[in-house]
Amino acid sequence: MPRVMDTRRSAFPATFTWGVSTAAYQIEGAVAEGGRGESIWDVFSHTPGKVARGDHGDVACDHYHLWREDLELLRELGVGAYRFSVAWPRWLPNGSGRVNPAGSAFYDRLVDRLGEIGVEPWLCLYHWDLPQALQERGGWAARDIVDHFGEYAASVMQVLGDRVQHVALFNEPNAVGLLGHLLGVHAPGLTDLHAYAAATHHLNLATGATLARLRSEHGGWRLGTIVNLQPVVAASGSEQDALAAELLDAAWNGNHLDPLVRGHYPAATAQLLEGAMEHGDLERIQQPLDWFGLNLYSQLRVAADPASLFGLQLLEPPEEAETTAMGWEVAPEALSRQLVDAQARLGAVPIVITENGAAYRDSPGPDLEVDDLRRVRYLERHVLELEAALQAGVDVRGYFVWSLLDNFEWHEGYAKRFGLVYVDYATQRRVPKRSFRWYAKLVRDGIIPAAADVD
Ligand code: IFM
Repeated sequence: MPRVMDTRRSAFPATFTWGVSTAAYQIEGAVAEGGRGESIWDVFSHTPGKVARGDHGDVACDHYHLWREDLELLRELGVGAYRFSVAWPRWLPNGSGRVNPAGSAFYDRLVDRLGEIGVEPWLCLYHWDLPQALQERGGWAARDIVDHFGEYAASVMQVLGDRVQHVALFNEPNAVGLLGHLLGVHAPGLTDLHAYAAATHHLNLATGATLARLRSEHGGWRLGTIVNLQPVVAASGSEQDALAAELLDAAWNGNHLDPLVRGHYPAATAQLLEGAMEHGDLERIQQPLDWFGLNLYSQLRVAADPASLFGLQLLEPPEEAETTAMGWEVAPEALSRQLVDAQARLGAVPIVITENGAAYRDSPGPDLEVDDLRRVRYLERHVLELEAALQAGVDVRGYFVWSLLDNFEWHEGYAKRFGLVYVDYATQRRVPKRSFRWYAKLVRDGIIPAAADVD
């Protein structure tokens, strides 16, 4: 998409939401405090060999204790919105039953304080930390998880729903399904095709059923869900590579989008997923969305590989490509391409970029100063693409950077830093990076600052 080079005029309406995102297990720590139950990530991260360097979320950013200080950072940043997730095992330690009073009180105070500092809470109900007690009963692969999730969601919203309007049901169910149940690199660490198909379908069913349930309880909540979408690029124009790209697009992008908005699974995965389906499920899944959350970091490259299990192989970025510390290709144009594509799939549903950001090997200077110019450039180029998509007519209502703080990056542990704020894990000292100042300026002016204009 052609870039808007005149950055002095803003395409962003005054109502545009600028925010930052975090997730409970990645920042809270305090895993055994305040009555919190065990989650699948506690178990997974303490299983030898599962997370780089044996890292785990026991302390993380100690946000459970330092939350007031962290909310002050939001105030300094000037964002209008903060997306955080509720830890299901903090709310309901065994996954169902009685609400843990200390758990609900924690989020109650958090939401109250956000109100006091004028930052709108965007609450995500599930960012991967399933109560271990439910995993032991089959987790997402067992159909009764749909009802458990609905109960949990309703219970959270009964307490917080008088102050929280924007609710995301799930963050990246595609990662939960594929990384957690098929590739085994995320909790619960399964490599089981049947569990993958069942979990994928039950995540969708839980989305539809809970959208309907919450909507019937309160018409004023703005209900959405979040999927990580990435354009898929075939290695060549060959028919085999095109088929591999179609399968990957279905598994990553289509599986959680198509049933929600179109009422069916993508052709390439339908047969597998329909094995987990019961009569009437697709009707239950297809519910209206008030907004759709799109997380985007990069794009995927794929080639056919008849020798591999699924007949495809994910390719490394080309040698000349710029990459982040995750090894992900920096491809800002993927954002505008994906926005146009998502809007076509979604119809009139407004889109919010609920995550975008990059990990770099930030090295603090004296006094921990972090000059993360590469992150600033990454963000600048993506926001320019966002602006171009807006000007091309895509209905994007907001943009959230991942992440406010450096945090626990799942199986990669703490070495991958995505934050606008540097966290010194030894002391828990927070130090805003150059990207923090750059983003604060963007939020304040509504105009994309040149990277060089901020130091
Ligand atoms: O850290 C994760 C986040 O939890 C979900 N989306 C992608 C981020 C970066 O990998």
